[in-house]
Amino acid sequence: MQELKQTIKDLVVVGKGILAADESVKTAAKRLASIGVESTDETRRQYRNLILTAPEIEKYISGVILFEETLHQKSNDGVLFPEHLRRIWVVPGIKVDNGLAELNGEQITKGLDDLGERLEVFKKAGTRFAKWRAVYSISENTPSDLIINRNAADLAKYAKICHQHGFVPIVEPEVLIDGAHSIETCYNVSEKVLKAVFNALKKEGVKIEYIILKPSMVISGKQAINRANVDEVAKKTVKCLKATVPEELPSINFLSGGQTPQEATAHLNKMHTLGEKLPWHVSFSYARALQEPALEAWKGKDENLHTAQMAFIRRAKLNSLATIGKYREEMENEIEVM
Ligand code: 5MM
Repeated sequence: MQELKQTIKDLVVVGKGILAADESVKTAAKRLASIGVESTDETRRQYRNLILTAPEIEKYISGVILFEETLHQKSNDGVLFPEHLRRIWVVPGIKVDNGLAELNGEQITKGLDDLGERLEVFKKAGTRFAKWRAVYSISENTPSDLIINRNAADLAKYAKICHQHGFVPIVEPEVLIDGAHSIETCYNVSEKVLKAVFNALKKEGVKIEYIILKPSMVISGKQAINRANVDEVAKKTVKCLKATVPEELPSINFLSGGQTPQEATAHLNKMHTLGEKLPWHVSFSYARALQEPALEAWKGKDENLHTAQMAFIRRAKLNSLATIGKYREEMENEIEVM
């Protein structure tokens, strides 16, 4: 328990969030292809180096979720990435799900069978927290009760196994943004999903004070007409969380899920300026919304390394400000932030 308590203390820090840099080889290839770079062991290492060695990353980021491959790769200075993070007081974490599998036209998450053994290996590599993602797709007939209950049960089993091995589990139920659904539909689905997740965690006897929730925001579908504005997203997200998440949960760290970097920052900031008391630490665990500008600035070229690192740090700074309600839209046009 002492181990879990310490990890929560190190991850849940005012003004800081968790960086998701756990793109699998397939997803990393997609990201690199978007800037015309071929995905190889070496280009993926170079890209991880860019992000993880960005100057003063530790001012805004308390932990980083890594992909297994990255555990064994080294920075340009020859230091294993988990060790590099440890040296700058950033907690290394690990994505432990093995991706998605189909079940009756919907998706479940793979990786429970040998999870305990894998966690022991990941512990030796220096990681202290884990992440497991379940996805829910919104359509006329989905998500089904079958998928909601199955994903909830698997997330709870995963969390329990993590605790048995001294890892803080990040529980990530992602209601996908794809589709033309309204924000109300997203609210209803998110509420149902979160209720099922916390019921399953309770049933499994998981100690809520040692987990972190990584949910999607309550938001209109990406293809919806008249998408809800920033105010409505923030209000509905907070309402949904208050209706479903126990107060003893230490931290909620949102995923960005296909929002633009600016949207993801503005939504988080608004939640902190509604004038409502939030019983948990409320922060970010973005992948794309933190990394996209850096990826675009880099383009796989050494000479762009510094500019790209600055683009990443800028986004990290803006999101750090959003976690305390101090972000302003005008900052997007300022060259120097703060
Ligand atoms: C939903 O994806 C997670 C958060 O990322 P965004 O902020 O971009 O939505 C992210 O941690 C994701 O789980 C990882 O990038 C791993 O994804 P893949 O598809 O490689 O398993």
